[in-house]
Amino acid sequence: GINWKDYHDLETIYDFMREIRSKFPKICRLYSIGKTAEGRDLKVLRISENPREYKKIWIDGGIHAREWISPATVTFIVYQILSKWESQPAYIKQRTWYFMPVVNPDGYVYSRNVNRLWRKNRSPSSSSSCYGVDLNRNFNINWNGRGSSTNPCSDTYRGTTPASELETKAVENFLSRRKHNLSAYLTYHSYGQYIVYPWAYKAVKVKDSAALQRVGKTAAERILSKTGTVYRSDVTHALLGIAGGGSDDWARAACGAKYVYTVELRDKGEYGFQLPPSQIRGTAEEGMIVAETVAQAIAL
Ligand code: 0X9
Ligand code: ZN
Repeated sequence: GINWKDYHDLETIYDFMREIRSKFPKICRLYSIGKTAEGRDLKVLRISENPREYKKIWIDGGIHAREWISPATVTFIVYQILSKWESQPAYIKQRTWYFMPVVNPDGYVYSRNVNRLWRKNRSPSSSSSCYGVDLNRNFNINWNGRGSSTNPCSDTYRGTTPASELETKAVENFLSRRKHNLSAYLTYHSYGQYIVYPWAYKAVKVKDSAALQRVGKTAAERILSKTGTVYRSDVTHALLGIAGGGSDDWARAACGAKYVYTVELRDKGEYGFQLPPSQIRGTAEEGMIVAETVAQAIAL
């Protein structure tokens, strides 16, 4: 079964989602929102006591295959929220949560079994012998803009069209049909210890950037006092440079989510993507603090 002492294969993560669903059938729903090029399911878990009324928070991970700490963090958040559901504060219980721990299952499996540092998905290209599209350059927001590549062999290949990829399409379809009351979109990546908010695709601030800066900074301060790890929060283009086609900008532009953050988890480069299992728990706690801080910032 699952734990946060080790990284797990895709089946263990999917089994965990099924177990949660059967342990908490009244408040959980498990969706398959599509399939990948290699035929794997794209799974989303919803937790809500009142999906019609409560404000929605979407949390995803595993957009990039090699960032194993990301799916581990998302499953940890699910576990933390549900293991003491009855005693959770209103800002957690009175929300509709969507969790997609592995947006890129084909890439995740490939990174585990073949090439540890694989980033993209595994869709074949018709114009090249190289595989894979960077899903975080494939969303339908300033697609083909700066910071993405037209070369199918590049790690930041943007794909042939906006949302050309099954994973991108599935997320865009699912979320754009649920954008009513969508208050937050959180996406976990690694590494660098950043909490960044739109825009990434242009050097402009979003209109709520004061609120985004305040909540991002609060999350970073809480992390520092609880675990001692330093996270920086700022607007994405300033901290990470300009890039088009990102899921965060798309969630903001197409779904109107206010609290949109990309969280770059540990570390600062010592181990990079190959973060040792001994750091999973501490890092996942940091991810949990961000989710709690955002849930609390949303007015009930
Ligand atoms: O470049 C990315 O996609 C993310 N960094 S990573 O090292 N995990 O690949 C940062 C994403 C920030 N947001 C956008 N660029 N839209
Ligand atoms: Zn990433």
